[in-house]
This record gives sequence, structure tokens and C-alpha cells, in this order.
Amino acid sequence: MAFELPPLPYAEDALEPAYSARTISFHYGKHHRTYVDTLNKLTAGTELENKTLEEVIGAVAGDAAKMPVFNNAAQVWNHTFFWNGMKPGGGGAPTGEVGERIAAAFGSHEQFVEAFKAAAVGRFGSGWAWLVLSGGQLEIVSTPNAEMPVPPAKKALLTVDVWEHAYYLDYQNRRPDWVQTFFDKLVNWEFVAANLAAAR
Ligand code: MN3
Repeated sequence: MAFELPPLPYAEDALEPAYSARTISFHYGKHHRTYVDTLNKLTAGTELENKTLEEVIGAVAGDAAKMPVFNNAAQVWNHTFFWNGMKPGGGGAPTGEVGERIAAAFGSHEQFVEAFKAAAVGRFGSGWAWLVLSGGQLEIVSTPNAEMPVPPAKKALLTVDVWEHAYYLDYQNRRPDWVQTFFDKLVNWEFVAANLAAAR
């Protein structure tokens, strides 16, 4: 059973104008699809081809000889998680438990967004910024390249892709504007709430 590109949870133009159909057509249709295709080529005929995506990531993480498999498998997982963290008409401050826990951990929603932007902008080169649950506490982390927070120590709640391919067509070099817009217009807090509930 080959690994498959999961369907987008919305139409390619559903996040306009904050995140353009042109960006999604490349980011989902080319970049994400290529990670899936490459993972299938790298695992075909090996003991990895019938494992789940999570099992593949766990099996090859930290194995220098399997770095290409890890990179492509992790990028498939990260992108699917990223797409689900956005929705049409999203953004704004979260309510309920997520809102309360963000205020408790970071002071306010605005302070949370500033801290998240700092982590995203501070990630030199390509990578990801994440909201995670770590030791029962909300925490912001960033990871390089394809790496992700490793459960069970750190459970991912939300991510923003800060590879240039994620934002260059819409925001050029302005990574802080991309992250600010993600939180103002795109973030799907129901996804975060569901991940938080599942992480306990
Ligand atoms: Mn990407």
C-alpha cells in the first residue's frame, strides 16, 4: 500500500486572500505531493512500505543512513498537520480552554503571537514553528528542515511552515507578516483544541 497525499481539508482557493490558491497549488500540489512520491520511491520493496507514516518516522528517526526516508516521511506528516491547522474564516484569539491556557502560559493572545513570531523568525533557513504540549505545559518551539516535536515528550498542537516555499509567493521575504496573518486570518483553533484533548 503506497503512501498517499491526503486530500486538502478545503478548496485550494478557500483561504484567499490570506493564503492564495497559487501558493496552495504549488505548496500542496507540488511540494507536498513530491514528498509523498519520493517517500514511495524510497520505501518501495523495503520493510518500510507497509508501515504507517508514523511507524516509518519512528523507525528511521536518528538513523543517518535513512535520513532521506525520514526527511520525506516527516515532511508528509508535517504538511498534513499544517493544512489541518488552517481553515476558511479562521484566525483571531481562541476561546475556551485553549484561550485560557494560552493566556496562562504566555500572558495574553497578543504576547503568544509575538513569541510565536520570534520563534518562527529565529529559525534560520528552513523549518517549522510549533505550539506543543510539553510536560503538561504549552510551549513554543521551532525545528529545522523536516524535524518535528517528538512524542511523547512533546506533543504537537499546531504548526506554521516557515520554509520559503510556504510564503514567498504571497509574502516574499516577509516571514513575520506570514506568521501574523496565519494567526489573524487562518488558524483553526478547533484543531488545536482537539489535539490538546487527545494529548492528555
Ligand atoms: Mn512546506
